[in-house]
Amino acid sequence: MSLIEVAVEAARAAGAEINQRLPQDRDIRTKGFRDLVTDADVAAQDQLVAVIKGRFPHHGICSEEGLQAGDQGTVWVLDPLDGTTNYAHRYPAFSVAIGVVQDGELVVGVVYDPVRQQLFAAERGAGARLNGDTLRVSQTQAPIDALVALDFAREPAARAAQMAAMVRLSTHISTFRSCGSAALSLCYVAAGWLDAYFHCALCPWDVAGPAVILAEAGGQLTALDGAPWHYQLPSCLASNRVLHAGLLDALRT
Ligand code: 2AM
Ligand code: CA
Repeated sequence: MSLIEVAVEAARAAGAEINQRLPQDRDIRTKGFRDLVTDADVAAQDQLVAVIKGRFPHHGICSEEGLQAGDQGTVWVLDPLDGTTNYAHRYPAFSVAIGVVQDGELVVGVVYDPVRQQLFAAERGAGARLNGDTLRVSQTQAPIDALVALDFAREPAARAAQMAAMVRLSTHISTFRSCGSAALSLCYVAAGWLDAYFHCALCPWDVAGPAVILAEAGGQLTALDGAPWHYQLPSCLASNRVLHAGLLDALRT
């Protein structure tokens, strides 16, 4: 099986686990300031690891619930449940996010929304798909027409800086959305349902997989200050590419 086939199998297994637990009593713990973890995060991670290790026992795995790997060879970068706060509230917007890094380069991305059964998948150089259909970013030309999403940093100083950026942007764009899963939002930019997305405090597993999907759908990613993007950077601005320079200008005004 190829990397992307295994990633899809793993994402579906984790998604089924999450769906099955959603209506049940849940175990919700706080692992940091404003940062939750549930039984579903851990169970979904177990599903991902079982599928990946079953097929590729020698690959590294870096995953949000405590799994670390070096940068050498092939490394799977996993968010078993992106949008844990939503999941804990039963707000139906969360996803499983999988990125595969080979010798430092992102080569495969899969994001699965188990509620809507939407599977976003991309292989570097081979395009991006949603349930098999080709994905393309929006054609929105002007910032004033842009539907821009964001999620909110947890740490007070980062949140205040982000709110200031939001205020600067507010006069230049159409309006804002916030769904609570960075991975899903980035896929929505890839699908053309959103024109842009930004965040200032993400983790590698939130963006590694979605970044491949966005790039293959024609989108652009930079840091929030316009610097070159890397999946280990905390900030990101994702767009349909056409809007990117205008949004960066608006963020600076
Ligand atoms: P999580 O649900 O897996 O923790 C919400 O802001 C979105 O950003 C979620 O996708 C959340 O992922 C992610 N996120 C990661 N780090 C964050 C942080 N420090 N503050 C806020 N959100 C964070
Ligand atoms: Ca998570």
